[in-house]
Amino acid sequence: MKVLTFALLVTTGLFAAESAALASDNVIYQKHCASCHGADRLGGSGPALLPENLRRLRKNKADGVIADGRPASQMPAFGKTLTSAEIADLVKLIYTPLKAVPVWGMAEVSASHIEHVAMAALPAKPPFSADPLNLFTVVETGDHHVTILDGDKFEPLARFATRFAVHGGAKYSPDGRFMYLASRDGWVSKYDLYSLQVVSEIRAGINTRNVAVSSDGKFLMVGNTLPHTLVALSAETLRPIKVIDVKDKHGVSSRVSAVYNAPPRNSFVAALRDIPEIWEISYDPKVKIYKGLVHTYNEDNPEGIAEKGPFPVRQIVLDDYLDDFFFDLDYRNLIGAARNAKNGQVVNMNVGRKIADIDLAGMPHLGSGITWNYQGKPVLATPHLKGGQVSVIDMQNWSTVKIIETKGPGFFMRSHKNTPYAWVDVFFGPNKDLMHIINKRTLEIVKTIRPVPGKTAAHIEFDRDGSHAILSIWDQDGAIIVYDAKTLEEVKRLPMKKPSGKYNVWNKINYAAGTSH
Ligand code: DHE
Repeated sequence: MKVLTFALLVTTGLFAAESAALASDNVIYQKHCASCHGADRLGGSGPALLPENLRRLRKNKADGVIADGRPASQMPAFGKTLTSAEIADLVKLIYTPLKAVPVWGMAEVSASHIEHVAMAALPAKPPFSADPLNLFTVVETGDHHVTILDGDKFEPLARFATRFAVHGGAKYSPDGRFMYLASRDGWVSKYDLYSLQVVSEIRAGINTRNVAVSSDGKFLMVGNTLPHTLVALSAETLRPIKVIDVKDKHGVSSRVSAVYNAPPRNSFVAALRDIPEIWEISYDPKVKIYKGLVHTYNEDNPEGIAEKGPFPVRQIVLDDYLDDFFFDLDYRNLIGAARNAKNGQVVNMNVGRKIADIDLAGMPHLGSGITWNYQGKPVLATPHLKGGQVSVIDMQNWSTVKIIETKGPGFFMRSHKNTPYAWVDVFFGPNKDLMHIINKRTLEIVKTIRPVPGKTAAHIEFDRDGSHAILSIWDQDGAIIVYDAKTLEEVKRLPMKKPSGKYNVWNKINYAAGTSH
């Protein structure tokens, strides 16, 4: 019923009328595509057909998808119905940005909410014997599915279809029972890891970056690039609490680059793409923002409290745009790669300004880095997207400890406190099938493996006790491969459809230093 209401809203174009012009003029689009993808290209039962949402589909492959359809989906083949000129016209249309940012406010977000199962109807205990805190979520981007993996035996417990193009890490409730997924299309799904079913869903945006879960488990914060909003949801029901327009004091709006939870601060922190600011959004009921700084609310002296109500925003103004960042171990400093600078920058969250530059020119992917103790000091290590190097940076004085030369640019690096090794992929170029294993004590590559010649080897995640490392073979005919983390020998291989990230419940809820947060 809810899906119908939403599809009707989309297909009748009750919102975003201005942006509809281009698609509504295209007779072929309206005849063959609009019923699933929306009259305004904003999505319906099929994904949104906007350049922002189609980043994973190369433009020169799009005509093939229209002509041949998509296996394991409802996308039919139009090769016999449409001419190649008509298909080329459709490709041009779907890669053309909308003229205006679509309206997707509180009303539209609320109307998209779907409750599949009432929370009260969920069982108190899981029916399986596997350790529920050692489960893995494996995102299979090849056919838009997720596999829930028993992390003790490395056997699948469940597999289900997700929304189109889930991206970024699965997030968990602090007790590890519920898993939250965000799709590039803006859908946030809540999954019960005990009864192994999707509980509820909501479309929080038209194009979404990622979702964060508050430390108290009460709230989710969703960062969007379309429209320019941050959306706070109830973690219990997924119903929206607040839609925050992302704008600077001059009214210039911005896409959100990413939003993360900062546990000791009881806040969410967001990086913005189009304005040089970081936003800190508190969910601590005692915190208020005054003159740009966080204040603990004092009932005896409420004077000068600038912003009241839930989720007050502290806007930290920077010299340069910050596309991505990591935090240090106590969440006091944020380390990011600035877009126009040659170096990275360290922003101290307490004083709200840059305190150091770091040598981090090769723009890492968000959430790629890890930390550990090296010779008694905390270090941060991250591969570079633009070159075959891993930077190891001293987190006390922000100097570079070592640049480790690798066989090509990497996406992800992972480790665990119980292993002496850090694993880093070589995602791009002729050596994409290699994975390096670095000794965290000597900072030397001790082994390089080639699990499947010619196929990309990527993204490691460890099990709860760090005794096994799991690697993805990033291919339609792919696999996950389990390694003994001590001997570095293969233990098991499970076929999967282009598995991207894998997320261990224990490591994620404990904000383990060797994994993404
Ligand atoms: Fe990602 C995480 C942004 C391209 C696979 N990626 C993230 C996160 C962000 C992000 C903000 C953190 C989300 C979180 O966990 O909360 N990604 C971006 C980009 O800006 C970029 C470079 C361009 C874009 O298309 O948006 C990008 N990412 C990719 C890919 O091309 C990858 C390899 C394939 C894909 O699925 O799109 C990819 N991103 C991933 C994965 C994670 C991720 C597997 C989670 C890593 C983790 O261990 O947490």
